[in-house]
Amino acid sequence: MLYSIIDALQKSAIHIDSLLKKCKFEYLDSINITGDNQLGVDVEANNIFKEALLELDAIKGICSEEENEAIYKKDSNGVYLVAFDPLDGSSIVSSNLSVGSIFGIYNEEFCAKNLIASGYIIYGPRLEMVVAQDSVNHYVYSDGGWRNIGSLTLNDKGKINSPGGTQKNWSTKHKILIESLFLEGYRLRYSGGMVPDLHNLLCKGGGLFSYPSTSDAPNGKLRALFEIFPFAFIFEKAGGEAIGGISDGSGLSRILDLKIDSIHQSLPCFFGSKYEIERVKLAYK
Ligand code: FDP
Repeated sequence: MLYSIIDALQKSAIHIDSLLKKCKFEYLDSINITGDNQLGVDVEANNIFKEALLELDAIKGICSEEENEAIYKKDSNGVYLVAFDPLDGSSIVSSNLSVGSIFGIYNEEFCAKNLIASGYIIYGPRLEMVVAQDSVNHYVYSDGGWRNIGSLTLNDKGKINSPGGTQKNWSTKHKILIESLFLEGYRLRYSGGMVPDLHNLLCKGGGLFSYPSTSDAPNGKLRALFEIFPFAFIFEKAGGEAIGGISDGSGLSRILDLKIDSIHQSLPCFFGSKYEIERVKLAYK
């Protein structure tokens, strides 16, 4: 049953990849619920995933970053729910940087503890897909088929620092953390696309990606259901960690233990190898 969902996502990926190759990347007059201006290709990618998933018997419902509400199928015997960001990184698509789609597959309820698989598609020089279940499998699309090229695992310590958000709006403790990693020899890698930036960490064996609470956005920018939970699941299955938390003073905790109040809620978040996440915990203590 799960196989039919992965298959539908793979077919959608091929379709979206070909759209991106010929698209003009024009903004529409519409904005989505989060307040982002929508590109024509955001809406098209959303429709592709929506149609492909809703026709599957295994599906109970879906939830998209581009839709206001979750959509539940009437009279469905399906148990699986899929939450997805159909096209992440719209602000860099016009400069021809890599962008992606992110998905999480849930059993019965959209809550982090019910995640059973997650993954992403990366539209770059190659079309690739990463799917995490018990392990994290890396697929590449070539010659009309998807080929598994191995699993992704993180070392206990990496070399890359990918700090998101506007620096002038960072807290002092966050500035100190990021600067201390650079002083330790970490190198800056940040494209502004969550999928390529986190894929880079996963392919290079580790490091830190952060999108903190900032003075202008106390709950960060990235969305729990569509972006953060899927990557938290992937990072844990790859041997790393993911922590975050609502900016209510309760501190940072394991992302997959967090509960959200609304499907479009954002959270400050940190993804990395064990060493870097320990550094975050110390810095934020
Ligand atoms: P975008 O606004 O282009 O959609 O999802 C939001 C996101 O991209 C992520 O892909 C990316 O990691 C982040 O925003 C980048 O935000 P900053 O430019 O504020 O660093």
